Amino acid sequence: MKFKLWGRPSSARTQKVMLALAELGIEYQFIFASATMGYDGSVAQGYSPYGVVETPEYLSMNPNGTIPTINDNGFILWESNAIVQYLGMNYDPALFFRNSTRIFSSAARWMMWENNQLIPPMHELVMQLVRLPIHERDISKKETARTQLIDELTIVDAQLKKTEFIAADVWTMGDIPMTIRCHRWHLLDIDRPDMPNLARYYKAVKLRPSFRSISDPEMHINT
Ligand SMILES: N[C@@H](CCC(=O)N[C@@H](CS)C(=O)NCC(=O)O)C(=O)O
Repeated sequence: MKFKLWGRPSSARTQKVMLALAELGIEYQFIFASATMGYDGSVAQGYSPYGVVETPEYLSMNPNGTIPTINDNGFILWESNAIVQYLGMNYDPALFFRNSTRIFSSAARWMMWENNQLIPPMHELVMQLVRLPIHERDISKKETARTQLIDELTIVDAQLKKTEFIAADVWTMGDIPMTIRCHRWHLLDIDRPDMPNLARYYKAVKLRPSFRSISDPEMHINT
């Protein structure tokens, strides 16, 4: 197989690449790799990791020892949003950003925003709700993360009142991270305020055939 993806299915950043590849209909070899999760569960729960990320071979591709990493017929790339942008530019610019610099930039902005604003509180929430052993969970940290996420998602909800999708009135690569965050948000066992535009968006993105590649709740709320 010419296209290889290293990662773990429970990693939202790996899922960005999986969703992008599903949109593009590209077949690939998936190689399990992680320092924090393994076949039985997370290292935080005492299980062994998939590994691979600490090997010299992997570090020579990705010196961070993080996931995801791709090898597309000899072209190696890490950093999930850069991978999604490369896939769009290389394989289907019309689908990923309508061949428009402005739509590309609008979508890239939301991808960076998701990385900076949504990931930290969502990561904390998943740790506090499912991944940490029960005795290590902290109710106040969980509540702080939930409240922060509500503040950030209020910004998303307001944007979705103005545009059908996150970066424009058409689906773009910017919807790849947002779909994953929106799905994870709805799967978590927490109180959620009404966000009508986000609810409308969630319904729409779930209808895309590619959604099946990341829909399994086990990929989001696993231990
Ligand atoms: N900014 C990087 C961050 C990479 C990153 O931190 N990935 C996480 C998974 S989402 C990771 O490698 N976690 C440790 C592991 O699973 O070994 C990206 O977007 O690719």
